[in-house]
Amino acid sequence: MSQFEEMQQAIIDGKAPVVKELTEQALRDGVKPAEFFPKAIVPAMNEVGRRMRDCEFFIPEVLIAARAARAATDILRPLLVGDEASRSAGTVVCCTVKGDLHDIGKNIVAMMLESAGFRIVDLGVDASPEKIVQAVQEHKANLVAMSALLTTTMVNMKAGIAALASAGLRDHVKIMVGGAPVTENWARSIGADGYGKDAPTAVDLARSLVAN
Ligand code: B1M
Repeated sequence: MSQFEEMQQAIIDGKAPVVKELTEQALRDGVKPAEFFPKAIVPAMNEVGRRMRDCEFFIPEVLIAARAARAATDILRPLLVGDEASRSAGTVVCCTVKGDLHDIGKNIVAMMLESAGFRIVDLGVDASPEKIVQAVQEHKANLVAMSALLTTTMVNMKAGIAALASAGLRDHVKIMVGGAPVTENWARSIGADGYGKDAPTAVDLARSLVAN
């Protein structure tokens, strides 16, 4: 079994200490921090999702797997982000929308944006439209990045955009959306400026949105 396959299995099995050990070992072996996401963390969580959908896993197993994935991301985060002074690409208000508690993908996107030179204002999960508006005003953000993992909460992206428009901020910020159920069509239909399929795409998109 390769290092990444071992790590995927440890995440699926919810073995946080093993994930921590494997991450540290792989880093010592010269694996680049960004490689862990496409090769271990994302495929492992996709398998967890499949098992949840097929009723092989229930919430406790999923939570334990998410905690194990976090054992890796906690180590990788400081290695991915640059120092404050080098963050000049723009300020991004980042969140998972109201009613939605999924934050693994959002955290990966935030980490990748941070490592690409963006300053991140992370509102966490369950972020209301009002909280988004307040953060954009307070931090003079030029980008809003909203994530949703539930089909039932996608509509709260639309509410976030409407709240920004009501507050007179729509022309001052670019808005990008993403998350497993989100599509390019959905993004267009709610008036977002762009859709990111995964974290690397989100970084490219953020760069192009702030450049235009
Ligand atoms: Co939930 N859950 N969950 N869950 N969960 C899903 C989303 C689900 C698809 C599982 C399934 O049925 N197969 C399903 C949704 C079905 C639907 O809406 N149609 C579901 C459900 C039903 C639920 C509950 C309702 C279950 C219940 O209580 N009965 C409940 C809802 C709670 C709530 O939010 N209010 C619930 C709870 C949970 C846990 C708390 C147990 C846990 C979350 C822990 C946490 O996040 N801290 C959890 C998990 C872990 C999942 C799955 C298994 C994995 C999600 C994940 O972390 N994926 C998920 C199944 C799945 O998606 N395959 C599932 C890995 C992550 C790296 O991918 O988040 O897609 P993702 O992010 C990607 C891209 O989408 C993109 O980049 C990331 C990196 O590549 N991306 C962006 C994400 N945001 C972006 C933003 C961007 C750009 C790109 O720009 C702004």
